[in-house]
Amino acid sequence: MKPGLLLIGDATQRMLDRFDAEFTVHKLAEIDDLQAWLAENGEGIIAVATNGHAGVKPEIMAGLPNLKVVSCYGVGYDGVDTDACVERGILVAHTPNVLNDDVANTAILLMLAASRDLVFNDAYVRAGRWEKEGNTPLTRSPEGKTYGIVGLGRIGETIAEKLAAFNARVVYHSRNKKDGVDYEYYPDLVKMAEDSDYLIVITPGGAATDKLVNKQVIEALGPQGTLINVARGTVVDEEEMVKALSDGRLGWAGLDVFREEPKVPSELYDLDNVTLLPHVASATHETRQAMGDLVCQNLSSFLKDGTVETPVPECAHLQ
Ligand code: NAP
Ligand code: 8YV
Repeated sequence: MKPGLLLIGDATQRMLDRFDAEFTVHKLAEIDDLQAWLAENGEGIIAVATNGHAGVKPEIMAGLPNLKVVSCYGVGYDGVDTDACVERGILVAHTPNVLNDDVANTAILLMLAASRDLVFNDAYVRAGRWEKEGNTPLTRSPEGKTYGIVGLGRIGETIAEKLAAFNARVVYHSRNKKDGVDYEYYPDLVKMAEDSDYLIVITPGGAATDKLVNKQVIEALGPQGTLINVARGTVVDEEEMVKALSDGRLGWAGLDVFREEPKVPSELYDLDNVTLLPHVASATHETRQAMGDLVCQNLSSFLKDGTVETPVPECAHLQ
């Protein structure tokens, strides 16, 4: 008999076909009475496929006594309680690296959209205003500016490499200075924001980074500064950011992520100085397929020899 897999959230048909080949798949979305279902089927589930936002809620974890592996669709796994997993010896896997380019491209896309007022100019043409009102105001060149990257990890470094095309001065902030890179390191985020034209946020979410980009950082970036967030909405003090964008203390923002997705602060809808995306940084056919394949590969590998290819760092010692 095939072992049981609980699927939390969506999966593509390609993923479902691979899951079906090795597991008996149960979809959370099709379960009406969770507690009754867990009581009846929980013992047979050894694997969960989920995403970093949905994670595995405590009541589900509690109802799966034989859970051994959680495979996350996404590099961020802030929705998964890794401490609880480690305590129970449950391996957690995620999908690093395969999405670096598309997420970095999205940061560049938002940076360019902000600097050239893309959304405003597009709306201006569509509304027939060009013919009636003439040319729009000049915008800002992205060339030769200072870009402060908050979190120079796998994606942050990919962003830095792509910024070379804009003759950028790249600087970065993280908890640790990184070996093997020449970019200037700022241990003080406020100081880096002061020195930056663009602040690009690409750290993990979770408690450790909650409101890392606070009022002081936002004001240091200032009226001529641009905030790009492709990390998690929680990393920025959203309320302060909205106020600062509204009253001119912060110049521009390009945002792929929000604190309470899919809710977006409605004040942002009326602002010309923001570009808004619905958390799509990795959402290309190519990258999502690679992420899905890695989710499946991690599960197959676990069935074969109890290891996964890409464990989250907190769980690496479990294999
Ligand atoms: P990574 O390689 O682990 O890099 C994370 C970076 O953040 C590291 O440089 C780390 O350096 C820094 N960092 C961690 N905690 C910090 C803190 N408290 N203060 C300052 N810096 C901190 O991760 P990645 O693969 O680049 O992915 C980064 C994140 O991007 C993911 O976790 C996810 O939340 C987000 N993401 C979003 C999307 C999207 O669709 N918008 C897609 C993919 C990823 P130190 O450890 O030295 O501090
Ligand atoms: C998604 C992301 O996970 O990888 C991450 O951390 O935020 C995205 O790639 C995507 O939203 C699928 O859940």
